[in-house]
Amino acid sequence: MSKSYNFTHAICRKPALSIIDGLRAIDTGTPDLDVFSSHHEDYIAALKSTGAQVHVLEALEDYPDSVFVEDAALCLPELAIVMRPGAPTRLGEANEMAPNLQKLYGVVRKIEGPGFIEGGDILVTEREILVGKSARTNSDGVAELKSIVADYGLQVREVETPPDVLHFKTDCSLLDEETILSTRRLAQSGCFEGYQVLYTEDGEEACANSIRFNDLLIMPAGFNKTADMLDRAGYNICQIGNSEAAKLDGGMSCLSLRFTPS
Ligand code: CIR
Repeated sequence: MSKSYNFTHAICRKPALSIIDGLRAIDTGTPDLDVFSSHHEDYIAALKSTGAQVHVLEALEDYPDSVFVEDAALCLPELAIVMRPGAPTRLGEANEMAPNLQKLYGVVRKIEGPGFIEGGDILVTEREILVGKSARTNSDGVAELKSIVADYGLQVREVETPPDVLHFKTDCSLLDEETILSTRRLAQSGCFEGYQVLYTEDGEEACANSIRFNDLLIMPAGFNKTADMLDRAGYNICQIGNSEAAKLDGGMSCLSLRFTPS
């Protein structure tokens, strides 16, 4: 069993009616809640199909982006850590997530600030925790995370998210113990030295945000060249519609917290 992609639990949150006001870098249209909800149900069914228990939280109307639960917490085998989102409209989502983690985890710690850090900037591999500084995650946030996880003997490595990329994991995912799926623009920084890297095909950078969840590799639908390459490499591909989340710069990792509680 690999702690970095074998999980017994996930947390998701239903999309709110207010999702139409969700943050986006470029306006490519308003997300359709019915379509979003249908994709979200498919996503939850895929997680459950691996045998995991999925906790589906009620929508939070006050937080348009709260369906993207990944940014509010970091779930490790040893403990859960409540994040401090750098987007002002998302700061309160972290406090809303805390009681749900407390029900499932023995240890829950919290980023108190002044720094900021969002879960989307954190890639947990078998050997380390990679954190990409971004417009949402700064050095103070990374330093606070580093000091919390040091109590558990865990290593954090600070790296950079490319300019104009929302989160570090917008451009990469873990495929297995040794292998990362990445865009070329992210990997060229050298941040994955020592790992095997498979690249998204040209023009399909948007599928770098996928998730390995137990035996599945869950990818956004519509990126067939990369899906074929990963299928040939032996991964068990499951494609989920992501047209509406993509309008808000969201992808497969953002929609869940994945963990095996201690
Ligand atoms: C945001 O800008 O915060 C949301 N519209 C999208 C968050 C996506 N989360 C993620 O990549 N972990």
